[in-house]
Amino acid sequence: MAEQAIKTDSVLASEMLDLEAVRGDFPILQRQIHGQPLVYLDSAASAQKPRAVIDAMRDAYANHYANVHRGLHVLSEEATDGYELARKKVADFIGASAPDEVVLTAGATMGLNMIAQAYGGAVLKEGDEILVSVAEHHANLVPWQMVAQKTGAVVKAVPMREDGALDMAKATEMVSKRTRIIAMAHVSNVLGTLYDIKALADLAHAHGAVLVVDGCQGVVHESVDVKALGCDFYVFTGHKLYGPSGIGVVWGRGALLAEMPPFLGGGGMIDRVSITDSTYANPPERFEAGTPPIAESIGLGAAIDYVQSLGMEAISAHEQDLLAYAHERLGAVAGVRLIGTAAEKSGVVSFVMDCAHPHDIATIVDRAGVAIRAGHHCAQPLHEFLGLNATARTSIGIYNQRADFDCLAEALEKVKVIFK
Ligand code: C6P
Repeated sequence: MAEQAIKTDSVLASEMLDLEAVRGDFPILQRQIHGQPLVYLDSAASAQKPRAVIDAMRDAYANHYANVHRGLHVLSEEATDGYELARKKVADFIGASAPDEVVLTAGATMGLNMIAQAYGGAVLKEGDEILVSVAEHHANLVPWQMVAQKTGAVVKAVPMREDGALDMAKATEMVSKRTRIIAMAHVSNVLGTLYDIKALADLAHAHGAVLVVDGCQGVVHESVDVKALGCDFYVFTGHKLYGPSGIGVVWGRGALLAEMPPFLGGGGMIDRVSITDSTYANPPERFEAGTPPIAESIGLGAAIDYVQSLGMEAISAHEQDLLAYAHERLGAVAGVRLIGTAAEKSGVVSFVMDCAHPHDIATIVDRAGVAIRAGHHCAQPLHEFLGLNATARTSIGIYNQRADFDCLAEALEKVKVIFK
């Protein structure tokens, strides 16, 4: 009965998304590629931008631009207001307790490096352990390796199960009293697996560790409430959320940010400076050295307004419908093997074909106007674990429709003809 109610809700939510209007909001969807209408199935790499974001950034540069937090003139005040409003929009969007818990960075990679160096560098001791999953994007792996090499800590990777779900039994087995940090994705950028963040947070906290979530592929598909998820840090990037590149977010619990030393030194992050030493500003300024991404933050704020105007529930319902259709449609193409079929998934469908290398697949479907990604997707350890050197990956954005996967499936038939 409860399941029935949820299903009805999601169907209603899906119906609430006016797909034609949404598609009309994205100018790039008017483009033809090789004489065919663009079918963009690469939003996990970077999403396309709605007019609202493009206009907000143009307006910021045309009418309100100056440096922030520095000038006493009108333009600087307006730019500062725009920048701080973006911080507040992010805080509201992810359920942060206060805007001060939101650090605006140059992107998720910068944010994860910041947490690894500033938090990890301060707490990790020789023999401590950092638990990741084998499916992590390099951005949530290499920074931990770097801080491990500096501190003598050890990085350990939890395997995935056959279907691509995280092996929670193994994670529970591998966590120990030496585990200081668990760092995992919200959603895998290759498998699409949705990690059980609440369970991971409970596991971390039961061992006195913190949970860092790489939310790049999560926040775009799922409604995020950092307090309900129970994590300690949540990181994402603007350009996958229909915003600009060059902007990202680190949310951290207030108490953790307050104790964390700065990552980069420079203007804007200090309290007092003398020739020999300095004291630092409170968070978030402590972590925002130098001129920040000003127009980009305003663009991110506009992107958040945009997705909120559609509603994250409606977006999720629409994308879950497409995900099921993509599995069905691509899974029915003879010779295609889906990679990642966990019960809990979001937004990503990867696959391989018997007859062709993923790079060849991507090149051939591009001739039909279909943009997909091929390679290791910055997740080499996962591909090694799967015994593959590459996969072809489709990823879903709010503007995608069932017909996009029909086009792809037809193009895959051509791949078979060429490589038979
Ligand atoms: N993944 C993809 O095609 P940046 O580059 O800093 O904005 O985001 C890095 C990043 C971190 N974590 C995850 C889970 C990601 O998917 C990405 C970016 C792109 O899968 C580009 S490699």
